[in-house]
Amino acid sequence: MTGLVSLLELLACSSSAGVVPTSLPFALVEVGRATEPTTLATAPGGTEALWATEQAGRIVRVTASAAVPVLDIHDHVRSGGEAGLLGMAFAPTWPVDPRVFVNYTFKGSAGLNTRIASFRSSDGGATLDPASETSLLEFAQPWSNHNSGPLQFGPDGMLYVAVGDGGSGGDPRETGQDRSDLLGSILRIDVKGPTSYTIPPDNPFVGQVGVRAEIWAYGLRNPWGMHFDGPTLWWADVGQHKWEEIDRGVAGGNYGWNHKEGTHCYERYSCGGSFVEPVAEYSHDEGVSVTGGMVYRGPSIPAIDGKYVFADFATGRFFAVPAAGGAMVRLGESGRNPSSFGRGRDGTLYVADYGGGIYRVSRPAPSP
Ligand SMILES: [Ca+2]
Repeated sequence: MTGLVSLLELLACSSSAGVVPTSLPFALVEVGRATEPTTLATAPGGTEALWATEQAGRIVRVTASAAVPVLDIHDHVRSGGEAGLLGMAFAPTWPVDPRVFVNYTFKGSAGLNTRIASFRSSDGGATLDPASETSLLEFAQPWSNHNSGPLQFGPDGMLYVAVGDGGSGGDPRETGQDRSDLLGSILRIDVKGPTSYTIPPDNPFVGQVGVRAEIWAYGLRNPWGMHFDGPTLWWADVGQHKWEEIDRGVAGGNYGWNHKEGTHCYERYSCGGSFVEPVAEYSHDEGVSVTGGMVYRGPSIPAIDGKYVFADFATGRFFAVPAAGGAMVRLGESGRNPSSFGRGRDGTLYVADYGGGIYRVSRPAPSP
C-alpha cells in the first residue's frame, strides 16, 4: 500500500500541470498559449507583459488564462509555409513612444513581398490600432520561403531587421553575397521619425557605390531568432543541407552564404574569403532548422548561466554555447518545436513551441 501511494505521488509529480517532461537541465513551465507563435517580445515599460506574434497575423498578450488579442491583421498577411507575421519589436521607449514594429509577408500585384511597418497604441498599450499602420520598408520576395523575420532594437536605438536570401534552394540569385539588394542581410535603420526610416550615418557601407546602405551584415541564408546580449547581436542562420549555425554580429561582416554553410564550403572545392565564422554549428544529424535563442544571465539555472541557449525547431534539441567563448554543449531534448525565445526584464528566459505552448525556463524541480 505504501508502495502504491508512493507510485501515485510520483505519477502526480511527473504529470503536474503545465510542466513538460524533458531531458533538459531546466524545467519548461507553461505560462500561456498562442496559435503557431513566431516571436516573443516583452514590453519594455509599464506593466511587464509578454506578447507573441501568431504566424497567421495576430499579436496576442500571453496570459495563463488566455491569449488576449492585441492586433489582428490577418487580412493584410499572406501566411503559410515560411510566410506570415514573422517578427515584432516594441519601440525602445514604449509606451511613451506607443509604436510596435512588425515584419510580415503580403501578396502584392507581382507576388510575395515583405513589409516592415509600425502600429500605434491609443489605449495606453493594451492594444494596437489596426488603422494606424505605417509602412516603412517593403521589398519583393522572389520565392515563398526564406522570408526571415526577426526585428530587434539595439542599445543604440536602431532597428535591426533580419532578411532571408529570397528563397528557393542554394540561393540561385546569389543574393547572400550581393549587397546591391537587401536580401540575405541584417539591416540597421533609424525609425525615430514617424513615417519613414533613415540610414544611420555610421552604417558600415554608407557611401559605397552599388551597395544598399541599410545593410549592417550580409552573407546570410535565413536568420531565425536574433537577440542582443548587451551590445552584442546574436542570431541563428538556418542551413541548406548539412549545417546549422550560430553567429555573433560584426558591423560590415560577411557571413559567407552561399560560399559557405556553417564553417564548410557549400558545393565548392574551395571557399576562401574574408568571412566571419560562426560561433557554433551542428550537423543535420542533430537537427535541420536552427532557432536562435539568447544569452541567459541569471542565478537561477547555473547550467546555462552566461550561455547562449538555442534549439532546433524540428528535433526540439536544445544547445548552449558560452557567451564568453568555448565549446557548444548539448542540453537535451524538449519534445517540442521551439520557434522563438524571449526574455523578461529580470532575465527570465521564455520559449515558444510552434505547437502552441509558451514556456518559462525554470529551475528544475527538486528530486523527490
Ligand atoms: Ca543581398
